Amino acid sequence: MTSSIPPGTVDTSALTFDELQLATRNHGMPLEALRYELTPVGLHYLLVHYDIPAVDPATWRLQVGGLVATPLELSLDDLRRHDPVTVAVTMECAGNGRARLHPRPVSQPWLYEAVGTAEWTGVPLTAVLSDAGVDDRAIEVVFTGADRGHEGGVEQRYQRSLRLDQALAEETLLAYELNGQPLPPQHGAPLRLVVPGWYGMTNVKWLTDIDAVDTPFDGYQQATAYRWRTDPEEAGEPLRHMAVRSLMVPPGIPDFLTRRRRVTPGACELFGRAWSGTAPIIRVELSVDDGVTWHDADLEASVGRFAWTGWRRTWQAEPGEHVLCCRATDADGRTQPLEHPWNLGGYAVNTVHRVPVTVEP
Ligand SMILES: Nc1nc2c(c(=O)[nH]1)N[C@H]1C(S)=C(S)[C@@H](COP(=O)(O)O)O[C@H]1N2
Ligand SMILES: [Mo]
Repeated sequence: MTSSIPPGTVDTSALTFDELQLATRNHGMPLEALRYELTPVGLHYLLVHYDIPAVDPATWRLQVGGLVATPLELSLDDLRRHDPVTVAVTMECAGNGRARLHPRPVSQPWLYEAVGTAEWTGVPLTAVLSDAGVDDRAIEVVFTGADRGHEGGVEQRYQRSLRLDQALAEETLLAYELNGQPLPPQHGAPLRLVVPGWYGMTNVKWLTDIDAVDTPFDGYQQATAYRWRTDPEEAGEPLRHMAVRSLMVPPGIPDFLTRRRRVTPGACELFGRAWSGTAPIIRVELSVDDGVTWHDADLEASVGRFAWTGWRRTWQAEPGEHVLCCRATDADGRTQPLEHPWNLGGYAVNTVHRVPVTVEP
């Protein structure tokens, strides 16, 4: 083998069969659905590593154990006895944008669309942990899903952990409803973890076990996957909060095959949404000349501090070829790059959204 491309990547623009298999099971949010402040359930993006597990909500129980004073076994009715809390949360897959990297990491080939915003209803995780009484020796909490598979040479249940202080954040939820309806099978029924502001992988679906532990969890999804690294030998930095990002509803009408946009000349209302996992959005800029000049868009109020912010600006479209771009900045001063630094997993790609448009009468 003389290939110099990193393991797990491909040096081709053609999709591999493995990527196609993932792409037909999982789906993104069509960008025109940015119109909805809350993404209708079937339009929210979906990512399932293995299979959707068969779980009977009537016999399902949540086990809360490990280093706790009182191990708990809770039914859905037990959880519903706590005062419910509802939080609007923008969730994005850490791999969103990966398919545009070169060489391309072979995994779910997202372009721009692995995002959605939903109202999640459930019990604050802190309430359940306080009922169990977490031991002083505990430093992390491990969350286990019912789904099982083989990945990176390891057979596993889908598992992730949070440091105790992260788990105790008041907004962290054990959610049993999505947009006012019981969780559908694909989004984690009957119960999932929701950690507002963090990338998607944190939000463990089909939860069966919560364990307080006194050593850092080193399972595959924590120690191997979801780390920013450019060399397979590096330990890498764990992915946590979502980077600042904005997207636009592509204007005009698409070509069926290429999806290239056609717009008629004159006033064209451009609309989109922006979010960041760490700070409020304070600015969205729009360019109609592929990033040469930028103009501020008007911002709308967001439905909550963990939900995206709408933006709009009118463009006087003139005949010809144009590349529209949007770029968000958050209150921490973070903004979106024009070019994205490459990484092995294809994570946290928050490059500006570029939409080529043909304007013709
Ligand atoms: N148990 C389990 N939880 C999981 C996953 C999974 O495969 N199994 N996928 C994770 C990833 S990578 C993402 S991006 C989100 C996707 O959530 P959604 O499908 O509800 O949008 O769920 C996360 N939680
Ligand atoms: Mo993800």
